[in-house]
Amino acid sequence: MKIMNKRKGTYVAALIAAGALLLTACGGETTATDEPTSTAPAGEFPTSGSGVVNLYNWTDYIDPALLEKFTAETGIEVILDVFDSNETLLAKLQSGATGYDVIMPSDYMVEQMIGLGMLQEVDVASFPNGKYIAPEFMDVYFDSGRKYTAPYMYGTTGIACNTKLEPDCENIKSWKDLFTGNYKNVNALKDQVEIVSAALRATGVPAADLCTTDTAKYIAAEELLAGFKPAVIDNDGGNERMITGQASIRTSWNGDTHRMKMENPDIIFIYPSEGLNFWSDHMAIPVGAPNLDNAKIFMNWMMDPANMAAASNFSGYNNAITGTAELMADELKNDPGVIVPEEFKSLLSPIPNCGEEARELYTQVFTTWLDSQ
Ligand code: N2P
Repeated sequence: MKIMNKRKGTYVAALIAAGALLLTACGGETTATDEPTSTAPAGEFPTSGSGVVNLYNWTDYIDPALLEKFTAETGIEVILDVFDSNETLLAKLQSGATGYDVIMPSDYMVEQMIGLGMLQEVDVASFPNGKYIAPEFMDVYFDSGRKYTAPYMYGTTGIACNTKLEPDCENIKSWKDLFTGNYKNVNALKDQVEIVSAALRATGVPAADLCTTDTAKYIAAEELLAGFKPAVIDNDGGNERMITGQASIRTSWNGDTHRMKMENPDIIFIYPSEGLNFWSDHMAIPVGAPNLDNAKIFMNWMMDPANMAAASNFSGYNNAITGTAELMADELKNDPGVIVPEEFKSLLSPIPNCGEEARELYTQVFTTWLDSQ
């Protein structure tokens, strides 16, 4: 199997140069429902309808009030189900789950899903609000020309640390410091791409080589991780534990860290010196979606700058829709964990988009680590 290593430096560079803000186990089954009826004349893009849209999203990633606003404006009810990682999302769909109309994979998972024939090509760029997609997010490697996906949030993954509870926060400058520091009350993300890529970086693998198939590199990462014993490894619930002080350090997405900081100002976001992953999440329609029109209406509605800005203000992340910056909360725009300071910009590289062979190595290292806890 040939390794597809498609990290695109220009994708991150364009965002940064443009001064852009840098920017859980599955719930119950959804049920597909009423046949939606669009009110638009033939040939026009519908902006309202009836029935439901079944949204499968990351946990705590969209404001329930925004979903209510969508229903009030379009007549379509949203049924929300949540997942905790790209791998959970993929496994759920591959296990035969149907009934979802809109899903939210990250960039590298979009490419995998398109390759597997799992997404519907609906020419998102041609939607009325497709014009708001930021130019640097239009010809992305995973969906050039936006045939399948509409952008949602983007962000990065580093370390959240509570300076009051952990006096050593200022000395945690790298992934290696975290993994070897034997810190107490540490939590970690349950995300194999994030954890294993951080361990590879910490053992000296450069960003350009994070999809290596050299097993020796993975053995070194595994050995490093063997000493890293977080008290909790999960993707949901970590914000609350950091806010309340139950946890004092966490590997963390920057937007979630922003939300922690709003509640607990002792928390800081650390940019690890070996580098960190830049990722973006996207709305897509799975093949077989029962409410196709409603899915398109939802994606189009979300690309309205006012709605996307509201999504950013809730989630703590920046987004790839133009015209949202002026509608975003000042505390978000002024957060150095969200707007990447100049000195840290070169540390960001796209989250690794590895081929099957490297993905299997990631899975092996990750499960070995989980099993050893
Ligand atoms: C959910 C944020 C998830 C974003 N709290 C990770 N891509």
